[in-house]
Amino acid sequence: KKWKQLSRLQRSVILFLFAFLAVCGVISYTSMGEPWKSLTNKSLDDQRTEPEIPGLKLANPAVLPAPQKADANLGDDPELSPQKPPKPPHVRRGPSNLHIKAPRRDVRLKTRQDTSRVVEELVQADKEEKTEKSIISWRGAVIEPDQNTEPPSSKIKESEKPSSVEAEDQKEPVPINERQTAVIEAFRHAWKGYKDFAWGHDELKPLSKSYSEWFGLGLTLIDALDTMWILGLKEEFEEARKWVANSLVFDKNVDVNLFESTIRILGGLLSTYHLSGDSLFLEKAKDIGNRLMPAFKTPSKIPYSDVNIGRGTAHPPRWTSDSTVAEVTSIQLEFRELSRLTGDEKFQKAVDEVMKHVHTLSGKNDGLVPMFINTNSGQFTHLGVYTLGARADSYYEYLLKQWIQGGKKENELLEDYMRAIEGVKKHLLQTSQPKKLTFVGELAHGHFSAKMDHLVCFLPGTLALGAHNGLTADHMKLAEALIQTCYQMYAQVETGLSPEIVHFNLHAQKGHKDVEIKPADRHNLLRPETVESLFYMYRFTGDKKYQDWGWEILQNFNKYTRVPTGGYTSINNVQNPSNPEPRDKMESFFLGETLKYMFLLFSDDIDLINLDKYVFNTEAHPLPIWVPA
Ligand code: DMJ
Repeated sequence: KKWKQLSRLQRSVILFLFAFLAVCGVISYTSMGEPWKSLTNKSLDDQRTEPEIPGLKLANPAVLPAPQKADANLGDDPELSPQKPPKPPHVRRGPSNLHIKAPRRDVRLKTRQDTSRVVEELVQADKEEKTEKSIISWRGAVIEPDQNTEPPSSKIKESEKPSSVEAEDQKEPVPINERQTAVIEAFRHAWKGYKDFAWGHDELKPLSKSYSEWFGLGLTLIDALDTMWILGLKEEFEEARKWVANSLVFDKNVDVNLFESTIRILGGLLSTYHLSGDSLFLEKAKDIGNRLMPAFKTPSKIPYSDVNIGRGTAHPPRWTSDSTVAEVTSIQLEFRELSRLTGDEKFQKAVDEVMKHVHTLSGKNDGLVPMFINTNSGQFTHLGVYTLGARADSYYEYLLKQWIQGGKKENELLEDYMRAIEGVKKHLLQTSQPKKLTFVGELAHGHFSAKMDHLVCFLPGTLALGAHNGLTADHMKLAEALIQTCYQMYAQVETGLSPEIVHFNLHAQKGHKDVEIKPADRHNLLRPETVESLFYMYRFTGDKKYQDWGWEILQNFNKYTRVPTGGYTSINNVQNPSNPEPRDKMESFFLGETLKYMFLLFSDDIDLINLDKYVFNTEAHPLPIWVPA
């Protein structure tokens, strides 16, 4: 009745309004439906899909992602820029008992009803991931799950998170045996001397109860950081960490040797960062790394030997414009790793350039290099003298170790290494009398000298490491012969400690041993090379004789070099057991290398610095091996 009473105009308006509302209803239904569909079937699924990085295995890889190639043409794509590398999938690192688990991201959302369950799972997974990211384990390794995945600043924040250990990821710790306990005791004794009389200084002078300064950077303390970590000396480590945090300052008007500060300070900080996951050490590593860079500003790009880390200037030694070949070719592991961690390619670029240049140089003798290189011309100087000892030694070591670090892809390094070992066999190997010991002598302008530095005893370990990494078994045979010789350099001497240099007898003479020692060479500086090689030989063969030889050496260090009030000292005369003539100096490498290798030699736990995951720099600081191809 009322409808009929309305005018035509009023009826039209009402009908129009109904029609309008009906259309709006349809539209709003449709626009609600699509987002649901996309949320359930696409968006969340996508969020859970792992980004794919070609060549990176998810399943428990032993190693870390390789850095961007310094010279790679990355264009302008920010995703590919070395400063901001792409985020790889979560990978496991460190000893298998301490692996970090990958976050659970495989859940698929099927229906709307699943939504809340899945959201809960995601929140839970995120929580777990955060916990996992901050795992720090004592005396193993870990750990910075996101290394090389974020720009430096956010990476630092990540590793500053508080740490915790996930119980289910731990396997039973391998108990420490008696010999390892003896190493810990020796370390504590050495540390006591350093702490009481030389705290924060470079080296302990244990007899005069004072210290000596080389760079004024707490060299012994930094060199010893990762040893304390590996030996499980938590209190000592924490105390030393405080010193690094509060007192280690690189902004100093001081000249440092590029090589020594790289292998001891940069190497020590980088490895401690890897073992502890503590970003303090990475920050300090970046600081010293940047301050060392002026050394590369030379006409030839072959670095100067010395850098003033406060002023940012560099120079060669006063008497020459030459640098030592071993020094300029044994800083690569450290600077390459610094590039990988920071995303800043300049470090790697500088040291790679040196290696590429040396690769092409003439003046080699079947892969053997002279001892000096000129920073102006870039050419070798003092041609014709070849040794595996001082000034050339770690060139050979770092050829192999860089190849391993980079995932065995850099063929030039391997070529140079293989050629050099052939050169050693051809020109430098000889056999002594009467025991027929195989030794590595020297060649000077075509004349062979039966002289061998203790430093050469790094070689058996390096050869064994190469053989372990797939190089010819022949290298292992040579390693076995040479480590026997290095042991005899201790065993044939009155104190049971090796001199700095020996001369081998090439001809049998009545009453003569294989090893002759000149008065100027009979000192012992507590050097590590033989113990280092014993460690590799034991790891790869399991032959207990290597442990026994190391044990003898430790006992002789205790007998002739231990200072009752704390510390160990170098000695002047290994041939006089009644007076070995203490020199009043404990070198930083005694704590950084010698005692560390002793501890590892006596261990049966191959995960205590697993050699498929870490490569030691020439100062015994373990750095991670990058992801293989
Ligand atoms: C250490 O600084 C390093 O091992 C270097 O390669 C050689 N010299 C000492 C130890 O002898």
